[in-house]
Amino acid sequence: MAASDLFDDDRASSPDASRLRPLDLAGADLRYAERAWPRAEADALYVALRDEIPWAPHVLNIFGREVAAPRLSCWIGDADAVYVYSGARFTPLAWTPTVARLRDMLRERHGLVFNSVLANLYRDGRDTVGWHSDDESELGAEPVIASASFGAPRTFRLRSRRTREAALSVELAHGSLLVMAGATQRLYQHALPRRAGVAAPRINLTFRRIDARAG
Ligand SMILES: O=C(O)CCC(=O)C(=O)O
Repeated sequence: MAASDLFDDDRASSPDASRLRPLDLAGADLRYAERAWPRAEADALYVALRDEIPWAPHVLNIFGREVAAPRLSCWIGDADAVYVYSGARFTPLAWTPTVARLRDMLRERHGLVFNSVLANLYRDGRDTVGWHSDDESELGAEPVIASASFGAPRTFRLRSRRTREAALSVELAHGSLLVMAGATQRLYQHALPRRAGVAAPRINLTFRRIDARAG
């Protein structure tokens, strides 16, 4: 099935939608491009990522209990970019051609350099990721994370780490790019909640820079 049969996406294209623009969130550095990849390119990228990545369930250790994550995932990167997240140790698989192409595009178009990526496949609106910050020591003091989304639009929420108050919601569109930098991880948590009525899948790639010596 072609991706365009899966996703309703009749947004008009404005040339500006491909530019990263700042989002207003106190103390944070957040930038968003609604259409970092035009519709046809985003459709093709979705299909290639869906078919190329060896998606698998991951078991997370949450407060000492082993729990299957409510999504499929895959850790990809340079051989030394080992990542520890929620008690699970991810040893990277080699770059697939499409993920490597996206990594190179981020460097060429936005000057962002990454050595790894956490790929998540949300099979439908019941798949989620809970509240967390990407603040592991191997990501450094002010991590720069580029989050590319393909497939069903989903709501990305941020809340204050200190007060737990809701801070911002961003609708992550098919072919969009969100860049989190500066103090974003220190000040805020993020989550992707369930969304009723969503039958289509979504792929999200969060590109990261791991310092292998800091883990
Ligand atoms: O799917 C998303 O947009 C968020 C993914 C995420 O929070 C993560 O991989 O840390």
